Amino acid sequence: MKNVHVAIVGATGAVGTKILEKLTERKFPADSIKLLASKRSAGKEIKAGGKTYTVHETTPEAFEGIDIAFFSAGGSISEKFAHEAVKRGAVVIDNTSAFRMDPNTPLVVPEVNPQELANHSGIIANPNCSTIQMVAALQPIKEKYGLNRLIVSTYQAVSGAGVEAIDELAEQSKQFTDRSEIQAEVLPSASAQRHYPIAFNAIPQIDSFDESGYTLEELKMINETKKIFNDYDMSVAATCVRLPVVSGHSESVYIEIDQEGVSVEDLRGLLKNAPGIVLQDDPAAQLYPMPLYAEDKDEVFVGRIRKDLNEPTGFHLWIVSDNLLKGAALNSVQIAEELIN
Ligand code: NAP
Ligand code: 3JM
Repeated sequence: MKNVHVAIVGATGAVGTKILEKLTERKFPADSIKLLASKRSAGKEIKAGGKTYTVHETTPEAFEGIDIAFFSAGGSISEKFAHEAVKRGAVVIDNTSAFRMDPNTPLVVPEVNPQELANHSGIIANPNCSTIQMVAALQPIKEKYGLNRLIVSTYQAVSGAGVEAIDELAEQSKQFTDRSEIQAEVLPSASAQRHYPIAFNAIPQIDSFDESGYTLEELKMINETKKIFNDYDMSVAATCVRLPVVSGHSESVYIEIDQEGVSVEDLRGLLKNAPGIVLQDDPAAQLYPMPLYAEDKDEVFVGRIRKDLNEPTGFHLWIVSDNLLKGAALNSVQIAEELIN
């Protein structure tokens, strides 16, 4: 295993902080780790694994000598700097939606399509958080029984929208209990025309609307799922909702498989042995996944598996995972580990 020089762009953010934590915790063989963010953060110090790192401004020259660059500073920063990093010899693992649907960019979940890593031309895209946990849980089912239809509704945590959204939920919760006026400035997104409180609410808008009536988050889930599964005939629909949960996205997923005669026990047996998946499914013991208990865990938790009451090939599942870990930082670090192995 060759030792490598690593950069993290967006190192002060919700995802970047977790990337540094995961690299440290998993003893990633980095000779050096360079933290990059905006000019505002230059000089700031961040501690991890007993070391103190200084944050630098993101510039094209900052990528000189870098082998692997993780990007999580938003799509526009990836568009501006990813090619600068590649030009200087780095492989970019990009957490934004900037390159995910580019036909020359592999979109990878290591448990599902690691073979795609062989075909990169400098940039590898990390899928959207809601997509990652869903395809990781459905892969064993798809492989054994085929999968032709899926309908997902998400219940997404505020940490998916960054540090400012986490702070806003905390502040609004306090404003609510103090009975003072609730200030809403961040969600559904900073650039939205109108903002709504997230505390004690549910917002059925993540990212902006497309003329189709779907939000971009919903279209990301639909298009990325087809690309990762390499199945453009699969019927996929999504509704994405933001909830007042700090960490952990939850998903209600309806699937139709290609075969009749498959039981709930068959699916439980498959998921029990699947990599990165934890089966939590015992209604009699009230055992099912919940985001509060998925926080800081690497795995994808699956439960509430039921047969549809009308459709013989239909099943319902409840899938939960820490959106900042398997949904972002962990998946990116796993991609880097696959690359250097
Ligand atoms: P965040 O907490 O708001 O952090 C944003 C980061 O971007 C900060 O480090 C910030 O640095 C940096 N940044 C902002 N402007 C910059 C500039 N001009 N040049 C360089 N760095 C700049 O957001 P987050 O939740 O970590 O998410 C960041 C991005 O990651 C998102 O926009 C999204 O594209 C992606 N993301 C992906 C997933 C996934 O599903 N895989 C999940 C969440 C997020 P300062 O502190 O200096 O401002
Ligand atoms: C921009 O929970 C979320 O809001 C999803 C995470 C996210 C993304 C993403 O990964 O798709 C937040 C903000 C993006 C993006 O499009 O890059």
